[in-house]
Amino acid sequence: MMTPWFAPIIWEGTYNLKILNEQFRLRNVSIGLTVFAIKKYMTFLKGFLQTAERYFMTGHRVNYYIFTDRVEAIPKVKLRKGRKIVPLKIQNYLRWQDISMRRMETIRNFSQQQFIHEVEYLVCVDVDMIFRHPVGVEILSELFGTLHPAFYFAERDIFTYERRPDSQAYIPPEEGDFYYAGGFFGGTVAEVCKLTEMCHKAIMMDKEKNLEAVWHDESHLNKYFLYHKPTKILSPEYLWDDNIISPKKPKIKRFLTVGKNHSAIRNKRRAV
Ligand code: 4GW
Ligand code: MN
Repeated sequence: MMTPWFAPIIWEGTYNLKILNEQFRLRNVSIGLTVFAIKKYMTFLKGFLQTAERYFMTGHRVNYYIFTDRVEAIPKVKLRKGRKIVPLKIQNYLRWQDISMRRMETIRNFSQQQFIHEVEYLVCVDVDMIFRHPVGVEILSELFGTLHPAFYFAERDIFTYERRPDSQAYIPPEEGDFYYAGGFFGGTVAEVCKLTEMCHKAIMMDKEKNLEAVWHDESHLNKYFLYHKPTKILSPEYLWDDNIISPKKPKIKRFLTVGKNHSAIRNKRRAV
């Protein structure tokens, strides 16, 4: 429940949401949820937004920052008071690896120009997901990451860190605290700005050498968190995948991947 650097690991039953909600309401805190819906991934957005309205940061101010190549295709979802959709048009990339990795650059750019003036915290997530239980202010902190559901019970030697020393994402075998998921991280806008800036630069340095880290932006995120320790860590309750064969399952699955193992959407698979 606590890392060796005294960051809490957030599991159901470890916090009192009533107290936390009061604290964050007094600060009138506002939260930006960034999500990318490029090309076919637009199909995930409706379920994502509808379930976020029900479960994400209920009672707080929320901006949904939706990055897409087709602003006009953003579904009309009825929002509660204090919440709004902010469509942000971005270019498309041909390779899906670039769509995924360029998220770092995009979040960096918009953090500096826009988000810093509009919200206090950023939560950056995948779109091929739905909320099924509450995700609230208990996750908020300077800098937070999420334990990857396939590795939270695993030993370090099977973590899928980048292992080629030439890559900026390289992590030596005797280092590494956790294996963090690329699909859920965040913090204050200033911290997310630093994170995305560093990850983007690392991705570009690799690109110059014709290298691409084994798990793309996720590999760079893991490298960043090794040397910039998160101040809070989210348990896999916050990013669960029912396809994962796990010896232990969390009591509550708050945010779940939507099945997409059909070639209509894609066919990448992680071997675990
Ligand atoms: C393979 O054909 C593709 S397409 C893999 C990712 C693709 C993709 C990803 C896309 O076409 N459009 C898009 O908006 N994305 C965004 O990148 C979307 O927000 C998605 O959640 C995120 C990461 O991709 P992913 O969810 O497929 O990655 P994993 O399998 O690691 O969850
Ligand atoms: Mn995903």
